[in-house]
This record gives sequence, C-alpha cells and structure tokens, in this order.
Amino acid sequence: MPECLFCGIAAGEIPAKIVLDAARTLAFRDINPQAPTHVLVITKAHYPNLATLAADESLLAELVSQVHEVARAEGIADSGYRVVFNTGGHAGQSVDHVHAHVIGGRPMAWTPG
Ligand code: DGP
Repeated sequence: MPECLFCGIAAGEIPAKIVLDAARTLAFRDINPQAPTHVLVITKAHYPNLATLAADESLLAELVSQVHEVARAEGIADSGYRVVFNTGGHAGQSVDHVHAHVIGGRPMAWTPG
C-alpha cells in the first residue's frame, strides 16, 4: 500500500468514485463534496503540489485539459465552475499529491476565506 493516499487511488488500491480515467491523469469524486459537483483531478505520477508539477509542462497541460473534460462530462462547462489548486500550508493543502478541485453546480461566492 503506498504511503500517499492519492497514489493509492491512482493505483486502484484505495476505492474512489472515478469520473474520468486517462493515461496519465485521473478524476474522481471528492469524499467531502462542497457543491453538487466536486471532482478531484490528479496526475497518476506523484507530484507533491502544483509548484513541482509546473516543471512538466506537457503533463500540466493534460491535467488542465482533463479539468475541462470533467466540467463538460458533469454538465457544468456552460454554467461555470471553479478550479482550485490548494498549494501549501496557508492554502490548506491537506493531501500532498497535486490535485485540482473542480467545483460547480451552484453559484459560488468570492473571496475565499
Ligand atoms: P486539499 O485540502 O486541497 O488538499 O484537498 C484534499 C481533498 O481530498 C479534500 O477536499 C478531501 C479529499 N479527500 C481526502 N481523503 C479522500 C479520500 O480518501 N477519497 C476521496 N475521494 N477524497 C478524499
């Protein structure tokens, strides 16, 4: 069992509700949804956060592309959705494996707390 929770989900060793499965990225439902749609998009390879993933531009582009595919698949691409990469302690990142939150299905306020 990998030490990293999201590596475990990527490996199929920890169950998750999969939304989209691509060669190098995976989208699954957040266990604690904050809106009608709340999906996490990860790279299957382990990068601790967005800052480290930024060194691999092609994989970063695939991740962002899957974010939009999730929005289309969930039917929120036209109404609008929010994409959040919590990065580091002040942002409240709790899982140290890069993940985009794709949140939508209701109007949202700004700014974040
Ligand atoms: P963050 O706080 O930005 O690191 O977001 C981590 C998210 O991961 C948080 O919204 C809850 C979600 N999460 C934590 N554990 C699990 C899990 O075991 N399964 C799933 N699907 N999501 C999880």
